[in-house]
Amino acid sequence: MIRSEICELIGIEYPVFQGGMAWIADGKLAAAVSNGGGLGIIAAGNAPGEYVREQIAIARSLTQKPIGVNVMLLSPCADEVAQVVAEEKVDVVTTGAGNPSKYMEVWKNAGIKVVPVVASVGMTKLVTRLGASAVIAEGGESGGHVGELTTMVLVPQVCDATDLPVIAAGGIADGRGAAAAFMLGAQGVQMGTRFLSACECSINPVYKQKILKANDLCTMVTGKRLGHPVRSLRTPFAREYFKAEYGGMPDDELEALGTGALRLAVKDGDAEHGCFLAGQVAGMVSREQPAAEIVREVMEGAEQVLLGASKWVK
Ligand code: TUI
Repeated sequence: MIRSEICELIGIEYPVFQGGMAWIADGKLAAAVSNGGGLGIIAAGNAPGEYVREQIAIARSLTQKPIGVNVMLLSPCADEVAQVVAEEKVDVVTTGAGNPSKYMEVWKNAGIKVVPVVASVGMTKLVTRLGASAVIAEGGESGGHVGELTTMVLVPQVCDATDLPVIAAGGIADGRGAAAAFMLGAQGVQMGTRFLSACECSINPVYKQKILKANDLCTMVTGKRLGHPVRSLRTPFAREYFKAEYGGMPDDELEALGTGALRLAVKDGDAEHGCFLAGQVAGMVSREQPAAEIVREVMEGAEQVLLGASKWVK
């Protein structure tokens, strides 16, 4: 069985985090992952504090195990969500899409383990100084908001820049990816796209089917011009956005074009106007299964890869 420092730190069985996917990762999915021995994470996304409080209550009604909340730092509600997670004293807070400095003190004082997503060495050093418990090094293969560097080059550089445990994310969907992440120095993995196929993931069936049918070339990155690149499935909406972006549409109109598109995908399964966030591993996810089975299958797969690795040494 694969265990690492991160398991003891957080009190989980397997070193697997479920990514905090906005509109998608709710209390039900988070509880299913935590019950499966990983760390389930509720995504705050752009939602208000009260939504997050409700989802924490739902998760806690379904599991006794540790749970996390992901705070999306670009959200207009980030301040109130930060307050709610401190009051609720969730076990772990992960942050994404920015610099979490201003909240670190209040979260640490509430006894919360803070695990920021970092996309660079500079941010790694900063959050290490500020008392993070671990970091998530997320490469640009991931879905949603993406950084510049790939997982392959980001993870070892983040490992060299901090003594904290590093969780690798971006481009990991099975035991091979997880084993590779451990070889790069990671102590754990975070997966988002793979959990879109979980039975307990309540996205619109159209969204789920699109993931299950996707191939290797099905994702693209839009939004670079406004400074917030986002990876999603190559749908009519993504193509239209891309065209507008490079066709000179003014910034405010471009911003308006994107607003609400993720909700249309997750809730309505709107294949024309929805933004279906997904990582490059979408092509590797082809069947629906319980979240607990995903956690176990990925870790057992990694174990097999690692046990077989000595065949390379002659
Ligand atoms: O955050 C994510 N994934 C996301 S957030 C999102 S919603 C969204 N809404 C509007 C615009 C853009 C996105 C959908 N998917 N992943 C974690 C992540 N964090 N990836 C990269 C980063 C990151 C980037 C820059 C973390 C820190 C950072 O620091 C910037 C700085 O301030 O120096």
